[in-house]
Amino acid sequence: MNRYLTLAVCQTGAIQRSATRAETVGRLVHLLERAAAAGAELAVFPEMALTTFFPRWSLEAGEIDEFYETRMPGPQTQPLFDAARRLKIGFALGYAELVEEHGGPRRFNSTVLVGADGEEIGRYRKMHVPGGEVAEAGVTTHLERRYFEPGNLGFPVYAYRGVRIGLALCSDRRWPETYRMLCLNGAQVVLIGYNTPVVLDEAPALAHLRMFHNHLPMQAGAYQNTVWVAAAAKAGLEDGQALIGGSCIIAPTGEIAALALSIEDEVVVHRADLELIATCQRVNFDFARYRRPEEYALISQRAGPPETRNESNH
Ligand code: CDT
Repeated sequence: MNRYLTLAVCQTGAIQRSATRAETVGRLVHLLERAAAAGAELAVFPEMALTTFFPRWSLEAGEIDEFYETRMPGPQTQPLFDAARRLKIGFALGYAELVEEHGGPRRFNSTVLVGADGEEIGRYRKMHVPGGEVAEAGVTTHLERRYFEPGNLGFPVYAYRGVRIGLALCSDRRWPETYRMLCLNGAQVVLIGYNTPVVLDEAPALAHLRMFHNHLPMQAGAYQNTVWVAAAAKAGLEDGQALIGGSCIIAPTGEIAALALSIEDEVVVHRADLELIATCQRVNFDFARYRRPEEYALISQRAGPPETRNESNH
């Protein structure tokens, strides 16, 4: 196994609805070139990196197809795959996926992992799909559940240059189960893409915590599961909505090893020492020795806490 894997986070600034796929793919190719020039071996792009984050709008069925890819690579995304082969760098790319499966069209919020030979290694389909199906007064419109069904590929881990890579998308990063499932599947590195609004109308009092709540679960996930995390934001003012940046690479110690400073196209690189994983396991997390899976059955049986009565009312 390699001792090091040099990771690149390719944050993008806003991708407006008016941008053509060719323009956007051109930006991504340029970011990949910068990542490769900095010595990176594997890059991660944001969630839905090819388009604007369209779940911020309430759209009719006929209006959404332009945002989905029916082939990956397709004619418009092929230049990115060609660039990977030319630059000898792998990447993970978030996109909206429309496929024929089980006799009908299926829509997933997906990410594809591509090798340094420009060939697909594997895919992941977002498991924790947030938001709702219809717009509600007083709530920031976020209709992912209208446009995507939950992922059906589990939490796969793929080998890239002998390193085990897990994938996740945006809201997945807030859930401890994502990292634990990937850890138990053997991940050493978790690549995440996200689109996170700065303002949530339903919780203005939490506005000052948006970046803290971006990094907190990823740092905890990295530490508690002894994995490297590389996370790429789509940031900036996109079609009138501000998205946070804060793209980063996090060590298994929970420390942020590298951090984006802008809310624009930016590449952040860090040479990840995979030996740190074993060090952190020796210090606190000898999973096989100390975990008690037989005591954790509730985790796979219950989605949330039981209904509780307020005792003081009785
Ligand atoms: N893209 C995505 O998953 N965004 C969510 C915001 C959900 S707000 C209803 C996030 O966790 O950042």
